[in-house]
Amino acid sequence: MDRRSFIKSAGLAGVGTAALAAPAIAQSAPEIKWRLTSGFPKSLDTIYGGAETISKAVSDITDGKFQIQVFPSGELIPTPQALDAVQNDTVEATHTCSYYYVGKDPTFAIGTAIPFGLNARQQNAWITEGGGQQLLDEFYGQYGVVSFVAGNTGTQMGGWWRKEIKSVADLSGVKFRIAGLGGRVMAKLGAAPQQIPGSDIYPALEKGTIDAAEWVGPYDDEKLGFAQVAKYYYYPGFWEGGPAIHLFVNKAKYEALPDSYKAALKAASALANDVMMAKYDVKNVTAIRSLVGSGVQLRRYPNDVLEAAYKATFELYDELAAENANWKKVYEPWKKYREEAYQWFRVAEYTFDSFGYTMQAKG
Ligand code: PYR
Repeated sequence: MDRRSFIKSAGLAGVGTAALAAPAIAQSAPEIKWRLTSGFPKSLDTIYGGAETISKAVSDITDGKFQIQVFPSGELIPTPQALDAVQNDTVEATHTCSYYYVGKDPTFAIGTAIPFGLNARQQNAWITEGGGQQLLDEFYGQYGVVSFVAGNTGTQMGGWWRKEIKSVADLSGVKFRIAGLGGRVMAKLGAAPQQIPGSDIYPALEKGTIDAAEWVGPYDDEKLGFAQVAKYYYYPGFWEGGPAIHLFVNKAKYEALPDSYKAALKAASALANDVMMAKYDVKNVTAIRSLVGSGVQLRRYPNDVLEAAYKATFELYDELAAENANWKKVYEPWKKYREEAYQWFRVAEYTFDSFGYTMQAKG
């Protein structure tokens, strides 16, 4: 074969290969457009921003082929209906708190946070490396969704009150907006828990439909304006030591994705998980100073409230374990991890933190 005919046949072979390969390449990188409903208001670049981080990263990783359009809570779907909307494939995904769905099954709370549970590091560790992901996916699978950890707020504040809470008796009859299983604990202490999506809390508190409210922490709470209508700001949010935010995806839609797009969703969620926590850890530092500077009164929940809540919490968990097989299956290994993690974290981490903070406070 001379050089010309070699080039010619190589060229032809090249055309043939390209013609054969093109459909395979198109198939492995199809153009896909999804809609995601966020559980959060658009004004919060922290928690709402998590979905935007996912959307951008997925697009970047797939050269723009896989697009996820993000909608704020309520624009397409109200937060309380978002899980059903994903299950029914009205939208492909939601970025939200699993514990908004405790009305379906209290087990949903474990994926986010349960009272006196894990801090952000521990919750993350339990889910990603401690067996939690598999347990949660078996549970979430009953609702036709798959989950990715995709954010955390860190330990939250305990809410905005118009009056001081000096003992458990002061909780009696108070209409308190609180998310997840914290509401069940507060009810055991006499309060009247209310479940309200983030964007509707301020108007409810302002109008007096509710008496008190918790959301997340200084940065978000300052943006939502709670300080204008309630001046006592309590801590800690003992029902939210380190709440994980999840990306939920319709299972059938997820399974139909090319493997590389599945990997993109996983990587993008992990990125959102890191970015959200870091944002809170920077923005809360300045927001707490600004709130206190504007006259907000910081208060620690009194010990009798914390102790009564602790007791009520573990009674509730035992009741749930006796009546709900899903709860028992996820909670028992979770509790074992919690017990062991507490033993470890109180050695180095806690000593380091508490000694440093005490010395700094002494000046
Ligand atoms: C809440 O709904 O309370 C959150 O912490 C996001």
